This record gives sequence, C-alpha cells and structure tokens, in this order.
Amino acid sequence: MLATVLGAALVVALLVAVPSSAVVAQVLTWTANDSTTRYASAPATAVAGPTTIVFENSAATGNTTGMPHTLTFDTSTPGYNHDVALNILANPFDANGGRHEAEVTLTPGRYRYFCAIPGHSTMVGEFTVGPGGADTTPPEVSAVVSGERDGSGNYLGSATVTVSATDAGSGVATVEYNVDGGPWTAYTAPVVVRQLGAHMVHYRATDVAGNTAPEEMVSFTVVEPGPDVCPNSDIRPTVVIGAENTGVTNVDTGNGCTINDLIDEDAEYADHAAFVRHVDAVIEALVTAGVLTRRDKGVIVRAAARSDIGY
Ligand SMILES: [Cu+2]
Repeated sequence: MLATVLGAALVVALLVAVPSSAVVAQVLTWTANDSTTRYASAPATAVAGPTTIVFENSAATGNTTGMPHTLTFDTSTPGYNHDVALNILANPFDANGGRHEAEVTLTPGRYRYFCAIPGHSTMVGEFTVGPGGADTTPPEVSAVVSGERDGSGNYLGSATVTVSATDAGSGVATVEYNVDGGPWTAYTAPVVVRQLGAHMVHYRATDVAGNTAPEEMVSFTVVEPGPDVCPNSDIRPTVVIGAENTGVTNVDTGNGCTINDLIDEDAEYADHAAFVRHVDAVIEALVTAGVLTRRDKGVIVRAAARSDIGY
C-alpha cells in the first residue's frame, strides 16, 4: 500500500517535470577550418532564450593544419548586444578535439563575434536574435474592397476583395475566406465577386503556432455596370485644359466618362466665362461625389480660367 502511494507520487512528479524538460534548447554552431579570414560556417539568425553554443575547429570541419581560432563575442562595439561574454579557444589538438560547447542566454538584438587570434582580424560576423518564447498572438488580418463604383458606392460589374495577413511571431500559416457564408476556402489571390447583389466576404488567418484571428467581414454591393456614357473617352493620364497639364489624375468618374470628357474643352461655349462656369459646375459635382478634392478643383478651375477656350 505504501509502495503504491509512493509509486503514484513518483508518477505525478514525473508528469509535472515533463513540460520544462520538453522545451527544446536552441543550439547554434560555428565551425572553422584553415582559413584565417572567415569562419567555415556560422548562424545568421537565432531566437532569444537559453542557447547552447557549439564551436568546432577540427579536422572534421576542415582544419588540416592545427591552426587555432577563437569564437569571441564582442562586448564593446556600439550597436550590438554586449550581454554575453563568450571567448572559446579551439584547435584540433586540444583536449576537446577542437569541439567546445557553452551555455548562454541570448536577448533580442544583434551580436557581433570575431576570432581573437592575431592576424585573423577579418574573421568576424554578426547574427540577429528575434523574440523567443511561444507565439500566443494571432495574425493581424485586413481586407480591402476595390473596383469601379457608382455614386452610391456600389461596385459596377464586380468587386475585388484583397486580404492581407501578418504575424510577427511564428508567421502566417493559412488565410481563408468565404463568400456569403459559403465554405471556408484557402485564400491564394484576390477574390473577385461578380454576382449582382449585396455580399459579405468573411476572412480569417491562422499562424504557424495555431493561433486563429477572430473572423472579420467586409460587405459591399455589386450592381449592373451602366452603359458607357463616353464611349470615345479622352484617356490621357492627367487632366489637360488647352495647353496646360494640371497634373490631376484623369480618372474614370464612374460611368465611363473621364474628367477630361466632362470638361469637354472642344465643345462650343458662348464665351470664355461660360466655359469656366461649365468647368466649375462639373468639377464641383465630382468634389461632392468624393472623386476629387477641393484642392484638385482649385487647380483645374484656375487652369480653365487661364485658358483661351471660349474666346
Ligand atoms: Cu582565427
């Protein structure tokens, strides 16, 4: 009976011990050979936390001459972490056969290391340490809807949903979406919705550590594209009045007409003032619709006033 109780206690103790011993320690390995100018191999990145440093300078790593090297962490040059004092001297004929280990704790940042043997001054390098520990933060996900819109904000003919996800910890593993509550689908490219009507596109992302971001949603309406009111559009890249390039982008205003089409500088006007009033009116409508800013309007109307159209 006592033995059974002791046995049970032992089992409990072993179970409790498992989580800490299950943490896999990071091992970083440097090797050296006959070169006096560079290490044969070295890590470029690591994560913060307890780390086993291995420095091997032996026949196995290519040292055929018995040349000694050190792996020495820089503790003085500005711009680097200075919290690890490491200075391992190794050569193929030392008591360890040239293979040495040390236990250190790395913190986020950059470390610089070098070989301290005289004449080996270019044998240097650095590595970056990222935040360690378990990733418990889900990815950040967002979506943007794009497409040609009418004055009410409806998408003409189709809407395109572009989802992006980032994860600072373990990285993004999967991004998924569904349209109007349909099955979740792996997101690989922007999603084009052509079916007319109101839609909801849901999206979510999961990181490598298994954290899933709460589902989010964008909603929009796709309507029949209207007839092209301006079939022979002036599609110059910017708004041009007479000889003057205003620099304002000559966008499609939503019905197939560009801003240059609406300004219509080749039409007949009673006089110059009539042309300027016409420009002021069409551009004001575009400002109200959110197509142009008030500043754009100023630039365009002043260019119209300076032009000789209508004279
Ligand atoms: Cu060296």
